[in-house]
Amino acid sequence: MKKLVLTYPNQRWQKEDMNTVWDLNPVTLCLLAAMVKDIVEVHIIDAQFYDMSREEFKNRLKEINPDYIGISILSSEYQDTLDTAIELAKEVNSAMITIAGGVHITTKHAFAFRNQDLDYGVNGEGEFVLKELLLYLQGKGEFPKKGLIYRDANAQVHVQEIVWVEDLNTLPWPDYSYINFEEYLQRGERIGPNRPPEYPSYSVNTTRGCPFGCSFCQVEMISGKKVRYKDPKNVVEEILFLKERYGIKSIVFGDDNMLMADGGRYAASLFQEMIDKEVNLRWVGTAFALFLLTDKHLRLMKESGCIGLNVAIESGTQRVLKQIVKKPIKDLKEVPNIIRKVKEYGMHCIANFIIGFPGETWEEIRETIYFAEHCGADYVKFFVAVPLYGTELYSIASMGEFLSHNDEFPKTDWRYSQIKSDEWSAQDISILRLYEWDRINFAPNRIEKVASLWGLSVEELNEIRKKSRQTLVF
Ligand code: B12
Repeated sequence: MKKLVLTYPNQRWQKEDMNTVWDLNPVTLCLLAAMVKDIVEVHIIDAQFYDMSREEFKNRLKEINPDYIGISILSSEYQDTLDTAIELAKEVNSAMITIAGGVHITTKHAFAFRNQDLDYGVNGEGEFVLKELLLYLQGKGEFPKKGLIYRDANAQVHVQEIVWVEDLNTLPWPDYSYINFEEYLQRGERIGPNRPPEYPSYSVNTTRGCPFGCSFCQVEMISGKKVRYKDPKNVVEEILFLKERYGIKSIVFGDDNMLMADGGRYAASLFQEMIDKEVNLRWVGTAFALFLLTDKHLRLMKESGCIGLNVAIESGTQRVLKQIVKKPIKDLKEVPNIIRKVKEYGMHCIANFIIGFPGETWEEIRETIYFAEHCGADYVKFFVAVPLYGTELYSIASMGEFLSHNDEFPKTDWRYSQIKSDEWSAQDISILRLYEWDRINFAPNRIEKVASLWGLSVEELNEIRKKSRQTLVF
């Protein structure tokens, strides 16, 4: 059998930064492994999780000596990491076929393919395309017709139509036997207020796609407008399997926003299924749309084990929400009432805000900060507006001369603004973000509650605040 290595290369090869280098959930690699294990011998090298050096990575590749390497790149910031992985693979064996996938490849394929040693890329969701491609490469199938990025004999790059998996229930469960899964379950993706309630813990995604099209978000571009979702029975069976086989004690729902699936009915039936099947695990949700939460959801959430939610509000001014963000929060005045309800059900509520949009005034930014402080959330997160490639925000920022630099592609770092206006500079926004985050969340009457949300002592939290100040450099 031919051999395939699936890998997350180590982003620290490019930069060591506590704020942007996260442990990546192994679900993607284990899912792809499950799809192709019948047609190739699969190996997984998670260089990111094990913080492997280039040498260690190369040695591991030498030991396995694969025919194909499949490289996953989640974030577009990490092109250099992709380039390094390809270089090391070709050093081991120049005939090794390189295949890359992930958000970066889907959104910026032209950029990724400047690397002449990248042989194939996947445009969109890779489960079926990878299988077709591997069959084709082994002379056992047709050349894929959709979802592939490839070079022709004249080295011309071709990009086929994007693919999305129509029915998520046709996918197998990820096969975790290729990794030391127990080790992953002991570490969350990173520390912070969204940390799992208890370890071992696992992050579960139940839906793909989003119809709302907020101007800053790439999800529509990578997963489409149509929301697809796994059958609640399938999700709960998988959770119960993880509980029995690996002893997980809590779950993080990492969905973009599961409330939008089937007009909110999907989430309700998932929570009901969790109650009926007595899952009995505590859970947190990292992205729930506040404007879709009903009393029924809140009751079922609580009953099914939810201890806290992260909600995205984005702006504290109706004009910015409507005209710039394009998020369907119709009446901001309702937001504090909904947050109060979440807390009345005994769950904590963390709220996300974005500042520094093109066309936003300094007063409007101030209003958002005031709103965040007084909306009743237990903790508020501020991000600077990041013009992700291909989004409406990117077009507005680049066409309107709002970009503060001439780099070809903006970075995805949420701490450093890259946008400017007549009233404020990119630096103003980055500084304001950091100090307002610090002022609001760590005020004397809040700090202890916030420390308990992070699962840290006040002293440990103060260290993180200090590091955050020290790492903000221009
Ligand atoms: C969960 C999540 C996270 C989690 C974990 C992600 C993970 N998989 O490990 C965490 C919290 C770590 C995270 C962090 C970040 N994230 Co995030 N995240 C997501 C989210 C909500 C889901 C991703 C996911 O797991 N999808 C399910 C899996 C199965 O899909 P997938 O990994 O994309 O893989 C499929 C295809 O891409 C492809 N594929 C992927 N790899 C490969 C490899 C091969 C060989 C092949 C053939 C195919 C293939 O096939 C897979 C199966 O269909 C997405 C939004 C979304 N809907 O995608 C945002 C998203 C990917 N994140 C985003 C961002 C900005 C970030 C951060 C940069 C945030 C920050 N500023 O710090 C960091 C970057 C982390 C890093 N250092 O790389 C942006 C991406 C923007 C960009 N262009 O980079 C997104 C799109 C959200 C958005 N609103 O726009 N994220």
